[in-house]
Amino acid sequence: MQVHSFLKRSTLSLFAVASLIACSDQKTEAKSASTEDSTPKEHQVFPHKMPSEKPDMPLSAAAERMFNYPTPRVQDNELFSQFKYTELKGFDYNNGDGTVSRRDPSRPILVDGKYYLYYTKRDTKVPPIGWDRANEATDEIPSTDWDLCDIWYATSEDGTTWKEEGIAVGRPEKPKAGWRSVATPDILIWKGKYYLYYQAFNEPSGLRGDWCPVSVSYADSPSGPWTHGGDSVIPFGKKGEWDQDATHDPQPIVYKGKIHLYYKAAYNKWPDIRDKYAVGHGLAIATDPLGPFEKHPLNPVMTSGHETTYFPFKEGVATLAIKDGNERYTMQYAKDGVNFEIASVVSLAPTAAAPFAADAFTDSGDGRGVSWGLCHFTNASNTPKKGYSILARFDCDLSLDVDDPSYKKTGVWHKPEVYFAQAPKQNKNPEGR
Ligand code: AAL
Repeated sequence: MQVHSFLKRSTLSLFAVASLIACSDQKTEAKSASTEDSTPKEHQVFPHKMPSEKPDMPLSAAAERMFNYPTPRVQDNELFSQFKYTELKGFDYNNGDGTVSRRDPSRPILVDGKYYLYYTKRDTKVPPIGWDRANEATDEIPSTDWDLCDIWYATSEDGTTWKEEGIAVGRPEKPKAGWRSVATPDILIWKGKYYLYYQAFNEPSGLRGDWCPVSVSYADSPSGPWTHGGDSVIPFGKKGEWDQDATHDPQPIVYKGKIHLYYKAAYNKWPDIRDKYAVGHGLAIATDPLGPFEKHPLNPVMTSGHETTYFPFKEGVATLAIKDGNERYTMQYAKDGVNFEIASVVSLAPTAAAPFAADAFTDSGDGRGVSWGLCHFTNASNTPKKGYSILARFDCDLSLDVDDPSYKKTGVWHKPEVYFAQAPKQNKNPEGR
C-alpha cells in the first residue's frame, strides 16, 4: 500500500514536472515567436557618445536630420565656419561723403604671385538718390549705389593691402549695352584667357526694376586690355518665367569640362510688389565663354541667397546663401552642381562673398574649398543720404586643407550695442510707431 501510494505519488509528480516543463517550453516558444513578430523591441535610447553613422533605431525628425549633414557635429563639418573680418588698406572713399563707392567684388585670382580683384566702383559728384527716385537720375546723379559705375581692378600681394590699378571695363558710349553703368563683375580663366562677366545697365537702376542683362569682355592678361565679347549672354526668361527680367551676379566656375555660370534673379517683384520679392539662382552652361549659354532645366537651382557665391568642393559644388530666402545663412552642397542640400547654418556671413578658390577653373574633380575672400558692406555711411559701400576681407575655414578650430567655434559674441542698434521703431521715434 505504501509502495503503491509512493509510486502513484511519484508518477503524479513526474507527470506534473513533465507538464510544467512542456508548458514552460510552450511559453518560451511563444515568447520567442512574439519577439520576432509583434512584441515591441526593448526601448533603445540615443547614445551618449555621438555616433558617426545614423543608429539603427527609431529617431525623431531632428535626430534623423543630424545624419543628413556632412557630419552630425557641426564643429567637425568641413562646410561650417565662422567668418572673421579685416579692413582693407589702399582704398580711398573721399572721407565717406557718399561720392565714392566700391562693392560687389569678383573672386580674387592669383596670377604670377599677385592677386587680381575686379569690382564695381562709383565715383560721382553726388551720392545716389535712391531707386524710388530713379526718374530724377541724370548723367551726373546716380539712382542707386551701382548706377553710373565702371568696373575697376586692384592688385595685392597679401589680399589685405590693395593697389587700385584703374578701370578694367568702363561704360561704353551710348547706346551700347552698359552705357549707363557696368557693375557686379566676376572672372573666369579659360584656356589661358580671362573673361569678365558683368551687369550692363542701359537705364538708371530702379526705373523698370534692376533691369540689366549680362555682358562679357575678355583679355589675354588679367590687367587687360579688355575686348567686348558680347551682350545678354544669359538670356532673360520669357515673360512669366522667374528670371524674365533679371540676370544678376554672374559667377562662373569650370565644372565637368564646362563653364557653369551661376546667376541670381530677384522675382515676384516688379513693377508693383517690390516688398514681396523672392530670389532664385539659375545655372547656365556653355563650352565657349562667349556663349551660347544654355539654362539648366531645373532652374532655379538655389532659392536663397542675395548674391552668388559658388566654388568647387570635393566632387561637387558648394555655395553660401546670404540674406534672402528660407535657407538664408546656410552653406549648401550639390554633388552634381545642381541639386543643393543644406550642409550647415552660419552666422555673421559675408555679404556679396567672393572667396579665393584656387581651383575655381581647374576642374580638378576634387575641390579643396576656400579660406578667405572679399565681400562688401553696403551701409558704410552713417546716413542713407550719403550711401556708399566698402570692400572688406573675410577669413574662414571652409577648406579641406585648413584645420583651424577657432573657425569652428559655435558662439559669436556681439556687444550689447550691436543688438541695441537694432532698436524697434518706437525707440527711435518715441512719439509712436
Ligand atoms: C547687388 C547684386 C547686384 C544687384 C545690385 C548690384 O548686391 O545683387 O549688383 O544688381 O545689388
